[in-house]
Amino acid sequence: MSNQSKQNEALVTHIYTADPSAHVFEGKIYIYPSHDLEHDGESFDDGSQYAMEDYHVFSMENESAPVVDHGEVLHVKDIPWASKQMWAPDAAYKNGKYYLVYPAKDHDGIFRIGIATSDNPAGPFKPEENYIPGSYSIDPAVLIDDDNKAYCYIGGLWGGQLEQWQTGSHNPEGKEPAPDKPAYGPRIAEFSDDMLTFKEDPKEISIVDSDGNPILAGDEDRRFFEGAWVHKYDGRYYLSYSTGTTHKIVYAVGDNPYGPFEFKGTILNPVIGWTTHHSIVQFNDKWYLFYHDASLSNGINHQRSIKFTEITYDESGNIQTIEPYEN
Ligand code: FUB
Repeated sequence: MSNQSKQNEALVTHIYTADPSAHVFEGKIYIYPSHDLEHDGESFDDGSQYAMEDYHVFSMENESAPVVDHGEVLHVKDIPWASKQMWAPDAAYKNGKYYLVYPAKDHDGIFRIGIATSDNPAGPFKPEENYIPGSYSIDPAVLIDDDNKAYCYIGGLWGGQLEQWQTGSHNPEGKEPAPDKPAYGPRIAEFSDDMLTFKEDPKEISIVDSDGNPILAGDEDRRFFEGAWVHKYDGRYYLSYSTGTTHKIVYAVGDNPYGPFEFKGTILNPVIGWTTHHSIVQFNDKWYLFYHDASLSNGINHQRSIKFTEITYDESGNIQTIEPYEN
């Protein structure tokens, strides 16, 4: 099968998969998605329709090779601290080990971030007994920087509970800011050297416009909603994320992992389904966007499928916008 024919097609068709975090480990592309279970329930603003209780890992020898399902690598029933909602995970390699970094609700219904480890990128992963102290919200994404420091980006509005963490402690009544106030940013925390805790309290990241003014909460085409991902290109840090209600993947660029990040533009226009969630990875000399949509299920929001497509940069480092259904 040619490279071109695999792009923009559902990569996995025997189960529903979403939120793909792709990495190159041991010379292959490994994909760490979440797993949407099928059901007939309705959708809610808090995402409780997502029936997600385990993770599978997938790999491809290269971008045109068949996708291998390595099976279930972690199940919520094996995690002492977690009760449900195994949402979007990520994975990282450090200290000679593979780390699966994932969100789940604890026994009080609060999203936390957990760690599970393996000697093999394909798992299975052994969960730590407790979640990372001081962690909260969803959609962890790990950046291992060139100096080998590891950072965790987290955060998501609405069902992702980021509004509940604006005061330094948990406030279940937390709300989104007024439309004319700065939007809430994702959070960043540096991992400890053993990758099992954070070295610091998560800090808020600022996303600004080209004049240096914060992106406002009412600017729904540009404000952060969920699904942060950070990659480096030409020495700069690219923070990409979902705008949620306007269903775009957009990006902003900065000069260090903590930002600030200046908003640049749209990477992916809306796909079929409410959510949009992605990762960006370099494989050989090309760059790829992994994402999901709900086309395989004919638009059922909680039955999504992972896909990928190539991204290109212009000579100034700007990413060209992708129209998801134009080949
Ligand atoms: O898959 C569950 C949630 O939906 C993810 O955590 C969000 O990013 C959105 O894709």
